[in-house]
Amino acid sequence: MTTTQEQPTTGGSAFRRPKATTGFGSWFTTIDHKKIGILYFATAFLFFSLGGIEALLLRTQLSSPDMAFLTRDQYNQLFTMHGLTMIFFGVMPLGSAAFNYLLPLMIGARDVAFPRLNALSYWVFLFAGIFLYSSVLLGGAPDGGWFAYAPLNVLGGDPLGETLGFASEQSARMMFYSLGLQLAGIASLASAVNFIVTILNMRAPGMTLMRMPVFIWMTLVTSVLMLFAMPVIGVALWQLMFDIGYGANFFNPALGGDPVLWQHMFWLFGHPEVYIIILPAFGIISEVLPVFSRKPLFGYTAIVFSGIAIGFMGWGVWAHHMFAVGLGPVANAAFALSTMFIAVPTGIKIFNWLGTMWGGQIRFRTPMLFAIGMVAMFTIGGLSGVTHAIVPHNYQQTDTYYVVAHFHYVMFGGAVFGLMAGFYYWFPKVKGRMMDERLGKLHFWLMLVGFNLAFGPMHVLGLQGMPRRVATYPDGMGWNLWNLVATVGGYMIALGFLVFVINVLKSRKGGLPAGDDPWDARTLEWSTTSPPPVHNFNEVPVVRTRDDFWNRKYASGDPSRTPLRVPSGGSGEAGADAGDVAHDIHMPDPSYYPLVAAFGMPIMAYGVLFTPILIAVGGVITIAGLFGWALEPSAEEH
Ligand code: HEM
Ligand SMILES: [Cu+2]
Repeated sequence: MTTTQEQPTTGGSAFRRPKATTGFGSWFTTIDHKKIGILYFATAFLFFSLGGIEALLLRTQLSSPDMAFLTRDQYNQLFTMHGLTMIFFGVMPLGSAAFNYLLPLMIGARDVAFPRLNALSYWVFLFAGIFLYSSVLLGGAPDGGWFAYAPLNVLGGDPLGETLGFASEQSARMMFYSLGLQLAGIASLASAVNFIVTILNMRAPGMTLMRMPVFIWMTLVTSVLMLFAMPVIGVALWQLMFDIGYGANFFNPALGGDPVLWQHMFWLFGHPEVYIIILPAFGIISEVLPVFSRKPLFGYTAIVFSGIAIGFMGWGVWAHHMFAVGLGPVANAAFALSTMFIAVPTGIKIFNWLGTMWGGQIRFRTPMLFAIGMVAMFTIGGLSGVTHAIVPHNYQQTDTYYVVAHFHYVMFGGAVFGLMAGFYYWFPKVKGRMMDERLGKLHFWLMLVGFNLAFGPMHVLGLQGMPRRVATYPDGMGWNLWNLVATVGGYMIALGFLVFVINVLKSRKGGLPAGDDPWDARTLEWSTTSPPPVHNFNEVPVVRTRDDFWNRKYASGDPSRTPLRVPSGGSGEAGADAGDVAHDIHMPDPSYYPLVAAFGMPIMAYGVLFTPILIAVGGVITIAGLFGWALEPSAEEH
C-alpha cells in the first residue's frame, strides 16, 4: 500500500508521527480500526483461554467429592478470576473486537470517528488485564466473587495487607479488583463514546438509522449501555477504594456504613452489563441467519425496537439479583414484574429469528450452525431466567448451581456461541481465506455437546441444593454423578476450542481463497475486497434501501444504484483512473501517544497500592502522552 509523502507541520522531531503501517512495530502505533480489531480479538481470546483454564481447574476440583486438588483459598481466587476474566477481559472485549473491525465497514465509513482514542481504549484494556493478573504474583488474586459483596470484602486481618498498609490481605486483594476494573472501565468508556459518534455521524450517504444493519443497531445500544453503566460501577469502585485504602466508610455497618449500598450500585451496573455481553451476539445472529436462510431478516423493525427496549428496561430490573437480601415485599414484587416484562422484547427477537429461518433455503455452514445453536441455548437460559423472577422460586434457587447453570446458558450459550458464529462468518473478510468446514463443524459439535454436558446437569445439582462457590462437597449428597458429567463436559468444550485454534492457524494462510463475497451476503462490508484496504472503500457506497448491497446484486440494473464516487479525504476529486484511487485517500498516520498515555494508568494504580510517588510518575506519563497527542501534527496536509 503506497502512502503519500507528507511533511510534519511542526519541526520538533519528538512530534514526528510514525509512518509505518506494516511490520511488527506498526502494531504498537496502529490506529487502523481493523488492526485494532484484530489486536482486541487476539488479546481477548488469550484472556478467554486463561478464563477457560481456570474453569477447568475449578471443574477438576469438583469432579468428585472431597477432592484436595485445590485449597479453598485457591478455589476462591480461581472462581473470582474466572468470572472477572470471562466477563471483563474475555467476552466483552470479544464483542469490542467485532465492533472495531466491522463497524466502519458495515456503515460504509473509512474509520471510526476518533482513531487514536480507539487505540487508547485497546491499550488501557490490555494494561488493565495485566494489572489485575499481576495480583497473582503480588500476594493473591481477588477472591470475593465477581460481584465482591462489600463490606465482606473489606473486613479481615492478616499479614500481607498490613505490609501494604491495609487492614488485611483480603483488602489488598480487593484493591486489585477495584483498580483493575476502574482501568477496564476507562477502556469501555472511551470505545463507547467513539462508537456512538461513529454510528451517528459517519454512516454512508443514504444510510438512515432504519437502514442500518441490525449489528450496528446493537453496537449502538451496547455502547449507550456502556456509557451509562460504567460510571455507576466506577463510583462504587472508587468508594470501595476509599474504604479499603483511606479509612472512608461507605459499606461497613459497624462504623455506620450501609451494607446494601454496594449491592444496589453493583447490580445497577451489573444487570445492564449482562446485556452489554449478550447484545453483540444478538446483532451477529441477526446478520448471519438471513444470509444463510437466503431471506431478509423477518421483522427488522421489531428486532431493532426490541433491542432498544431491552436497553431501557435493563435499567429497571437490577434488584432481581437481590430478592434474598430482604428489601421487602413491595420492592420484590415490583422487580419480579419488571423482570418478567423484559422477557417480552427478548422473546420477540427469538420469534423473529425463527421467522427468518422459516421457509428459507437454509445452508448449514459453520456460521449458521453456531447461530442456530445460539438461539437454542440462549432460549434455555432465558427460560430458567424467568423462573428466577418468581420470588419464592428465587429463594430456593439463589446461590445454588441452578443460577450457575442459568448464567452460563446465557453468557456462554448465548454470547459465546453468537461470537463464534460471527467469527466463522467474518473470518473470510478479515483474512481473505475460508475456514475449514470440517474442523468448523467438529468444533461446533464438540462445543454444543460439551456445553450441555457441562451446564445442563448444574440445573439438577442446583435444585438438589448444591450451593455455588463451594470448594468441595461431601460424598453421599447425590451430587457425584452430575458433577463428574459436568467436568467431562468442560473438557469437551476445551477440546472444541483446541480444534478452533488449529482451524484458525491452518486457514489463516492455507484456507481456500474467499473472494469478496463468499456467502452471498447482504451488508456493505462484503462489497469491498477481502481483506479490505486500509481505507476500506475506494468508492464510498451510497445506500438507498435496507440490504442495499443485496438489492444492487439482484434487484435491478438501475444505474442509479451503482456506487457513487465521493471526494476523498478533503483533497478534491479522487483520481480518475480507478487503479490509483487509494493514492488520493488520506488516512491519519499512526501514533505512539495512545500507548504512552495508556501506559501511565496502571502505574498510577500501582501507586495507590504501594507508594504515592508512583501515582505522580504514572500521572506525568499519562499527561505527557495526552499533551503529545494533542500537539501531534495532523497528517492531512501535503
Ligand atoms: C464464556 C464463557 C464463560 C463465562 C462468561 C463464565 C462466567 C462465569 C461467572 C460470571 C462465574 C461466577 C463467578 C462468581 O460466582 O463469582 C462463573 C463461575 C464458574 N464457571 Fe464460568 N464462565 C464461562 C465458561 C465456563 C466454562 C467453560 C466452565 C467449565 C467447564 C465454567 C465453569 C464455572 C465454574 C465451575 C464456576 C464456579 C461456580 C461457583 O463456584 O459457584 N465456566 N463463570
Ligand atoms: Cu439481572
